[in-house]
Amino acid sequence: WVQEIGEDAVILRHFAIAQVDALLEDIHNLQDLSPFRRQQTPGGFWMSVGMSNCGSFGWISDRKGYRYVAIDPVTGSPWPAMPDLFYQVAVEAAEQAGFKDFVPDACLINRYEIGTKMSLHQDKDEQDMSQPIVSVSLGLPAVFMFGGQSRQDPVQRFPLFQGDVVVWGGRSRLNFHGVRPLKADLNAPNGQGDVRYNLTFRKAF
Ligand code: MD5
Ligand code: FE
Repeated sequence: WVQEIGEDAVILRHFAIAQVDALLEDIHNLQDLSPFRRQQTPGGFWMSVGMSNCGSFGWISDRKGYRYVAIDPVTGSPWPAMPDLFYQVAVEAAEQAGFKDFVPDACLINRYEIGTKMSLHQDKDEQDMSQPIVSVSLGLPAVFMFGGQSRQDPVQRFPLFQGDVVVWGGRSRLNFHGVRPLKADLNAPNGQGDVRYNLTFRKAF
């Protein structure tokens, strides 16, 4: 079902539930080509989340800044191609949320281990802010923090479960957001492993 969480932001609960195993299999194949790595912020902090990318461009961060690049700096080769299933899920979710012509050229893959988090930030490294970002949650559940256009605005919290897809567009595109430190799921000790993956599909250029 569809849960509106803000202006032009919707959670499509269970949208990718039937594709979970195939998506996880694709992630495992991709990480052999471009491994997960922790990245440094321009300010010199190390992000706790492991990151990789697929598609024509990948998002990277280092002391020089945040940017999209075609070559993985770890391997010296292009990022792996975006798997067909990734692309299909992203485009169909965007369409369901009212974005008909979403053509993602970048997919950032975030790997959250227990205790890791993503601090409040905006996604503003993409060229065309009329294009949405589509996020697919896999593995352990997480608590998503959804703020406003200003860092000082109040933050709402939403749980995101495996198979949930979120589409951020229009008026929510530049909202502050983050992820609370990941907790082990005591109810599913062997079910979903000890990791959360999040795929974020973007049109970088
Ligand atoms: C995550 N990742 O769960 C989140 C999901 C990132 C990131 O934030 O930058 O890798 S994407 C959430 C998102 C994207 C664009 C706009 C908004 C949220 N928003 O307006 O809240 O790993
Ligand atoms: Fe973000």
